[in-house]
Amino acid sequence: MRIDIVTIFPEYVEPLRHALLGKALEQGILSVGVHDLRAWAQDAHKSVDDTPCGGGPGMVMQYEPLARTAAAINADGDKPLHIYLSPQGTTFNHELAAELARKPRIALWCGRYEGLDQRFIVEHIDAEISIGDFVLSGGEIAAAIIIDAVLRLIPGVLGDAASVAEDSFHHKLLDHPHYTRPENTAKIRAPEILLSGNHALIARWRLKQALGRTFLHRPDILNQLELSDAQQKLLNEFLTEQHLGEPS
Ligand code: 9D3
Repeated sequence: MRIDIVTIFPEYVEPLRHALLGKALEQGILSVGVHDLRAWAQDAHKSVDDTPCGGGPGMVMQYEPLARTAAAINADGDKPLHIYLSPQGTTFNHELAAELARKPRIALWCGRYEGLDQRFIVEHIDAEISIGDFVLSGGEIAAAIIIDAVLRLIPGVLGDAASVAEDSFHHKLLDHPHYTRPENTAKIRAPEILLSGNHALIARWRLKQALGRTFLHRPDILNQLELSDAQQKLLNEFLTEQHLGEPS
């Protein structure tokens, strides 16, 4: 996969060379191009923004430096899927990450100020993505998050265990709690079942905890799933044990 990142802060992207991205680069699974938008500015001051048409606060990133950058990217190999990171985009999630992981090349456009001139979006942008309902100062951190989530889905980047597990039921739930040695800490002993060595009972306990946590913390996820009778029974058991009654 190739990823192009367009930004006025190319140095923000450098920390990505560690961890996942570094590993993918070393393995030759990934190549990255960082494009400094200012390199395509027209004037001596390297300005890439101007005041909004119609007035109001803030600045807007100008069409011309953006269009020149897009032309340079498109001329250098196969045309990527151009993605603008913006609060107006569709919210990023696992399905979108999986879709992007299958693309041979993506370009991530990081906005600053109030965003990109709409004419550039109309002419060049294929998809607009937000990472959630909160306000960031720009798209660079959003790009880092998307790159992390996408790369770990590419076979070979993590080792394959994670991708193989992807479609099974329990991976749609929140995780169960985890414990490690020692068996006793100052006040709390690890759950007896986890110390029993009975793997069938342990798997049952973990699924019960995962169902219970998802019910309590993410009812939106649970409502999307069709629980089997056995799974419903486990969830009821969890709620009874937690003195929470049974769902109606
Ligand atoms: C304070 C400016 N806002 C006026 C109501 C609009 C605004 C413009 C630009 C808000 C945020 C931004 C910068 N945000 C991003 O570049 C961004 C973002 C985000 O803010 N939230 C969630 N996902 C993303 S992806 C890119």
